[in-house]
Amino acid sequence: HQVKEPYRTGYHFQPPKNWINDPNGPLIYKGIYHLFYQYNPKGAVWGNIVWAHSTSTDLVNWTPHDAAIYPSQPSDINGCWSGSATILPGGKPVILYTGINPQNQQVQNLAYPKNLSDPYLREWTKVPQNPLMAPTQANQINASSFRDPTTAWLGPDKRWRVIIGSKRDQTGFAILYRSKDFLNWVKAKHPLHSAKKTGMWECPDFYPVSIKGQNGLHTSENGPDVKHVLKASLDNTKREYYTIGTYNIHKDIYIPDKGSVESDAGLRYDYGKFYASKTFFDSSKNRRILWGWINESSSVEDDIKKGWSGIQAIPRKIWLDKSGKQLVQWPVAEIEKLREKGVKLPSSVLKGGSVHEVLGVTAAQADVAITFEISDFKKAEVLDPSWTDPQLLCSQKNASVKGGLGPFGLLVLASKGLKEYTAVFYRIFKGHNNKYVVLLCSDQSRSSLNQDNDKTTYGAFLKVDPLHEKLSLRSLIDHSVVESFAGQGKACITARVYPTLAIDVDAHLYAFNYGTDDVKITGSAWSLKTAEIN
Ligand code: DQQ
Repeated sequence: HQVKEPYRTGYHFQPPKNWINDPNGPLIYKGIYHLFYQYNPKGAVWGNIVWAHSTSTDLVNWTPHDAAIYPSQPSDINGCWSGSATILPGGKPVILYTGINPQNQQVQNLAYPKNLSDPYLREWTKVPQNPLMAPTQANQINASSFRDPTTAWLGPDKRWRVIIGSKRDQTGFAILYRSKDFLNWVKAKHPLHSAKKTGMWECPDFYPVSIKGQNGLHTSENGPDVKHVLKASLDNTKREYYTIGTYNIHKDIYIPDKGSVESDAGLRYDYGKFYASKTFFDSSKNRRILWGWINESSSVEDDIKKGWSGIQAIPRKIWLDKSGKQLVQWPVAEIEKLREKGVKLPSSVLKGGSVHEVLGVTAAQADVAITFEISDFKKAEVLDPSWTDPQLLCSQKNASVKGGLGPFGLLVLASKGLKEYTAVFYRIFKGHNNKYVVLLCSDQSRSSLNQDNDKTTYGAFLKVDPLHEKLSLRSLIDHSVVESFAGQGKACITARVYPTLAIDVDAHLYAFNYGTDDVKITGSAWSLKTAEIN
């Protein structure tokens, strides 16, 4: 049978058609979640950018509204680019965003809700003073590298602070502005932070995390039990990096912890496709939630043919790991409302070289959670000290390369006979002084018979000790996207895939083990209902 639109998602956020990119200004107001996003009303490629707007009561089902912010003033006449919302004391939301002015300079603008009694915040008013921040001769700001204001935070001196992404030569940095009234903004002498060779910082994000558990913190919070996170989306590589560190609000500088670096060997929210992300504090459930844009991996021609491009990731709760050295992410619990028809995988042994089909779920739209247990580590391959790049290692040792311990994991969006599959799997290596190194891979190389797609393989090292902890893997599968969460959310990989055979009811799901050693598996899988989205 024929499926008309095989790549549209069942529960990932997307509009009915056209191009989308960055999530903008997520917030909760009067119990309603708001998501704005970069949108081209006129086509499936980037351009004509406005802030499209949808709302939700559960982060799962979404109602569309008219565009909230669109070109209407000289200070944004050539585009309304990314920005963030701040909830002012008393509960009034405001939005700071980047506008493109008639000279194609990037400037920062303010908008506020026209009618605060409308919980849907459908109409936004721009202040006549816009732009509130602009590049000038005096401030030396580069007019084409000045964008994406963050949520603002309030200091003990009653001044608001906000950062804006920028670069000079190849040094990326976060320009800091301060204001007493949110209208008059003064640029600080020093950036909040900068890093050489990182290029333009797009969509910076800066927020506190608690060292005492999973609860989120209001963006203005600080104190002894608080660390700070700085994230930048690097334009050069279209990768995001974050550091964890200390924010001195008196000096207004942020210092990453030792060993916390912002590029190459640094920490990433997601080691696959995930960009221009942004967090917000969900005051109704005391959690911090991360939204990110997942771009297509198909050709522009195919995007134009299908009439749309881009989706938003499932919102993730985000918090500081017990180690204090990395963040942990997990799909918001609300997504589990979509679960139906679950199957339990009885605890069993996956023999070396075997494949086991998971039956009884709609494999093209599913939630799978599996745990792997290893009892004998003798066969683990020795890690060569030069194997430092996990992505490269995953593409050299893809799913079809037999190993000692691993590859074992899931074959998702797989066709009967395995002409097509996406493999999400582990490999375990023996590293220094009897420590084991866990590699997580998402291998797209066999995901589609269509050769026009980008099938890059992704990889990450997972900071879990397999001697003492079981290895878990959860994948959210949704027709053309696979979001995988390893080690209870310590490493995430998102991939876009476009099967030509493994479509809809012809998609299958397998657990596999191509290593020589057996592994024990247990777990569950659920069909997911289709959410009501736009
Ligand atoms: N997307 C926006 C910019 C931002 C970029 C333009 C990141 O504001 O820097 O659509 O994807």
